[in-house]
Amino acid sequence: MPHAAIIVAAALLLLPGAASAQSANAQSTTTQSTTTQSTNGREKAPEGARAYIMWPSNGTTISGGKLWVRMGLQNMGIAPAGIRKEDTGHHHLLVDSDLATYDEPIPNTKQSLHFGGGQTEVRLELPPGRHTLQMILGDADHVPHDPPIMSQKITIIVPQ
Ligand SMILES: [Cu+2]
Repeated sequence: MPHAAIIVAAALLLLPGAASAQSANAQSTTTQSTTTQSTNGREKAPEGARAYIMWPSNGTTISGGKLWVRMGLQNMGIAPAGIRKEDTGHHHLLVDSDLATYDEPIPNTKQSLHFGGGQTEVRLELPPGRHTLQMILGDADHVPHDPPIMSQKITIIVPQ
């Protein structure tokens, strides 16, 4: 629904709260940082930000186990890892795993993939069985935002 998305974006621009949060940030910014941090040190996510897995959808059967996962993001932008810019981040994909904490950098393992170049899709090859996929956005330092911008966890099935 492109219509609904445009209306939400316009409404956000008109929010007085958003404007005052930005000017407060500008006043407190004495260094080159252009991001807003919350008390836990994590970057604030803008209201209405949402990550979602465009494909596959929950419950999809993947014969052969090879698939492209396409990652979507609303009301935030994508920036490569290391680039500090307000309301941006890069994608991560959790494969058959969960994060132990949101307060530390997302681990870099085979079950916790980083897309630090700003990629929005990835080719996966999964063995037979049930698998879960969940996306989460990370900031320049790979730390989740506050609140964490993560997709629904979906399950896909690779037949024997
Ligand atoms: Cu990362």
